[in-house]
Amino acid sequence: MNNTTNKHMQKWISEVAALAKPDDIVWIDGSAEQIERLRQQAVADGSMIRLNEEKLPNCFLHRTDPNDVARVEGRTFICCANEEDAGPTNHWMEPSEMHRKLDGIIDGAMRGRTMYVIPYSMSVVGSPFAKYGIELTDSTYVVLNMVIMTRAGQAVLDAIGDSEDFIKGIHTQANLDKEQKYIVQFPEENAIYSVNSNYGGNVLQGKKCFALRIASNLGREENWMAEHMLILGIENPRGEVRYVCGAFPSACGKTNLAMLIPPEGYRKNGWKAWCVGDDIAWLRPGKDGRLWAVNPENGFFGVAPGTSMKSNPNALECTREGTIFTNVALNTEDNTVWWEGMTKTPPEHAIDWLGRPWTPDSPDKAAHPNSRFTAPARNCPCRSTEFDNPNGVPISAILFGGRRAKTAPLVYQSRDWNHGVFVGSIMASETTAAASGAVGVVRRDPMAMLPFCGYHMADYWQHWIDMGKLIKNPPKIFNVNWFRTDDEGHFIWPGFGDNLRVLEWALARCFGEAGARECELGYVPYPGDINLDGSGVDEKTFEGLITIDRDLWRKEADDIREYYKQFGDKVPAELFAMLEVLEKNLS
Ligand code: OXD
Ligand code: MN
Repeated sequence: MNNTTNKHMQKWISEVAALAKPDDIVWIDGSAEQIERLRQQAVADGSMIRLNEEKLPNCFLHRTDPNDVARVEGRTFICCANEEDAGPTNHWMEPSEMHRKLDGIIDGAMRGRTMYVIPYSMSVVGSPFAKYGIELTDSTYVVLNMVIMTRAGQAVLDAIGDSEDFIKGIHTQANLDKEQKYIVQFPEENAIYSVNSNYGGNVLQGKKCFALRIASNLGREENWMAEHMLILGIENPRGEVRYVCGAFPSACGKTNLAMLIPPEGYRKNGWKAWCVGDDIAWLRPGKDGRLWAVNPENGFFGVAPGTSMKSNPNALECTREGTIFTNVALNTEDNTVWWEGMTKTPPEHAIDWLGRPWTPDSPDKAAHPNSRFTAPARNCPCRSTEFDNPNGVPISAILFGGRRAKTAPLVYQSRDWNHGVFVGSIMASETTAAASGAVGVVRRDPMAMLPFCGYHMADYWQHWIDMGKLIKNPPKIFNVNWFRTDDEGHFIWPGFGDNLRVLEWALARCFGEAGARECELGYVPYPGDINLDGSGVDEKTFEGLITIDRDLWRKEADDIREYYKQFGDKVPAELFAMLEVLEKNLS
């Protein structure tokens, strides 16, 4: 093991190798030559298809097992010593029992295969935010994705040095037995295991496993926060860039907001939007009393279907080079890719995500609804100049949001930090026809962290409240809802780039530059406070977007009280106090 002199690392890797019994061990140094060799190997063994070298240079298509196409929340575990610490929203198993189970699966699972050692850094190597991990994997697909999504290679080993302070991760695709699939976080051991899966969200351990589940635990111990949030810089015509973070459940347009294009009128006046991150934010109080954020990732693992030159041209631009597509369709006309919603006219001939010939007359979708692109952040046309700033960016506003047809107004501002924590804790989205099951059912997803919080959800809310005490000049917290509908079920607000109108107001509020009126929920803009020029929304319609239906909100308050019950007496008293204020305001 010439790549490191780290005795802890060497011992651990030897132990894993003795159990998994790979034929070979290869260290990932992050060099272009090594990456190219692995790509060639993946093409030769059939796990990747090289795409059109002119139109999509260094891009590849991969198809997963049809039973292995998404994150599996039902098989995701937080294994801490006490079940109580994992809380009611996580699956738990006693750590030694889980270790026994995992060891049984890993025993000999890498026979005939190579074990890759991926040293990776979440955030820029050497940054005050940076945390390091090693993922041991028998999948070239994982290696080639991890080198896009993180900073990986020898520099990380050099930064770890002889320290034991790194996250130990093991992944084996084993035989993809879905009954034996486990995604396991051991927060007290700083360890992650993913077995019997080869799907991104389960096995690219830097992402949800480390940067959210393990990191939320680290943040709690070390006074920082790991959040499921985008980071966006908004540049105004004066050239000032102000930053917002935003947490949204899936299917609420997070990547679109992260890569927002200002409406034409705004562009003409000099407004610009800069993407710092589309999925995860690590936040720390700065010496200046503000909250600072980095995106710990280095790429985008985006949902492909629906991404088009109309909905998100920046995301599409990101995929033009060095991208791995997973479970999209192969456009056989020119050896490129296609998915539903990419173009109005589908290709005449394609190969679907299951590898079958496909035409527009085929009854099934060409791409899997959760098909993905893994794209390097360097390709992003609106990538912030601060993307690699090791100290991060100062956050002025935090947005929480969800998909609510009638209840939540377009935007409201919380009264203070603790009230903002309450607003985050009650976040919810209504199910859409896109997901299976009933439509319009409210699913609570506090801070969009339901599947990602690595400990008891109510302790996590307490951590938010405690953090508020450490930030002298905290961001203002807002709730947004782009999805209010009229009586015919049509969206009232245009959304997409026009969401900048709401961000302009929110950011102006943070700097004392805009008005608002107090309402039952907090503060909402007067119609004149938001620039509606060119939005197609008149002031009367806008009034409708920010009205609060007291009957609906009384039901909502009852529902919140019921929701809190499952968390028992751990729910911070501050949140109950906020619920009482809400109930009083509605009475
Ligand atoms: C994601 C998710 O893939 O939140 O980012 O599910
Ligand atoms: Mn996400």
